[in-house]
Amino acid sequence: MARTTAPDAHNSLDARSPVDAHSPLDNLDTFEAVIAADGRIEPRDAMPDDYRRALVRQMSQHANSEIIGMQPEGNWITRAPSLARKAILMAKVQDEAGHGLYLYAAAETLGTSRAEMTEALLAGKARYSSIFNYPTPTWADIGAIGWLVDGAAICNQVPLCRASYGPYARAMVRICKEESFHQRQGFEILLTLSRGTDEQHEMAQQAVDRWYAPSLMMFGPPDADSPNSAKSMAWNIKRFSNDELRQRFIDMLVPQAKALGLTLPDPDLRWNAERGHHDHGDLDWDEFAAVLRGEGQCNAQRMAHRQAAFDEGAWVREAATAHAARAAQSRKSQEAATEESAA
Ligand code: FAQ
Repeated sequence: MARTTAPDAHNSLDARSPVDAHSPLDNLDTFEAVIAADGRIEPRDAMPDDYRRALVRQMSQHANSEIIGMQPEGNWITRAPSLARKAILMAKVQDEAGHGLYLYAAAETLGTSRAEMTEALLAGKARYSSIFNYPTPTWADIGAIGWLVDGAAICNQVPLCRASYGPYARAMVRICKEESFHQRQGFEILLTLSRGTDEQHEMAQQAVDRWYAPSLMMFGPPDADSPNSAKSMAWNIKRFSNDELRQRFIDMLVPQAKALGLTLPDPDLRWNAERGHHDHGDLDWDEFAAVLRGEGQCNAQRMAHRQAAFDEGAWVREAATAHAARAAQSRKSQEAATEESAA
């Protein structure tokens, strides 16, 4: 029997799919039927091992990216140019931590623990987004990250609110709302700089020059070199290809750059009326491959920092585990006492 999710469930993180009221799918034929009917798969449902693996790969990489992504901006919290800018940046960086946690929690419903996912990251067996291996030498880079990196993240992630795996899709709804605020704050930083002194305008332009191409690479390799896309799209995890989303993003940026009074650093960028899209130049895919091999400007620094934070947090994890064990024990004793007095 095919089942679909009520429209509301796409709009509320807490809304439960009506399928939760039914018994879980118990075989792979029903899984295929639900996917064919564009329905939602929930944690207790039968699902192919490859589907489970594909989700854990993508969701854990996404979670890793949110956590590592705190570093380039965290670099500017102590140096933000005003108290208001500092408060906004702190809130944004905290949001990224929250996104990482929603995503690890959603991925855990597939049977892989957060500890395993973190171990895989630290051992270099799991990825995080290429974009976070670039440095943030000026305050304008914080504006460029908000406008371009969060902008690319929104473009990529809005379709993920309709991903077939319920916990991922529901987590993405809240994440996308917060990313929209992030993009606006970045745009506003760049607008202020662009309309400021000549030096400030130039600082904004240089930051855009640095972040533009790397932000386009966030969407992944060209479709012809994207080994995971076909299956992910057949399973309704990804809804659009890497190149389709990249094109959508470029089309969105052109009028925004005009409003900012800044230039996008691509001499081949021009409107193509026949296609109804902007043509654009090639990206440096050798640079992308080098970043993925760990040879980007900041790969070593990002991983060293992540490892140090993990090591320094050991006592917090131990304390939380001990507290949870004690709370479970005391719940058990209370339940036993209640049962005894009822008997
Ligand atoms: N970086 O076959 P495909 C954010 C890998 S969150 C590194 O096309 P797929 C918020 C890919 O894993 C940013 N690796 O792969 C924020 C695969 O290798 P594998 C993160 C990349 O999965 C803002 C290989 O290349 N967002 O920014 C990248 O179908 C500001 C072949 O690629 C997400 O993770 C890359 N850019 O498509 C936070 C969104 N691209 O795993 C802080 C969810 C590709 O086989 C501050 N993820 N690779 O060894 C996705 O939508 C997809 O996973 C793609 C890649 C589109 C990233």
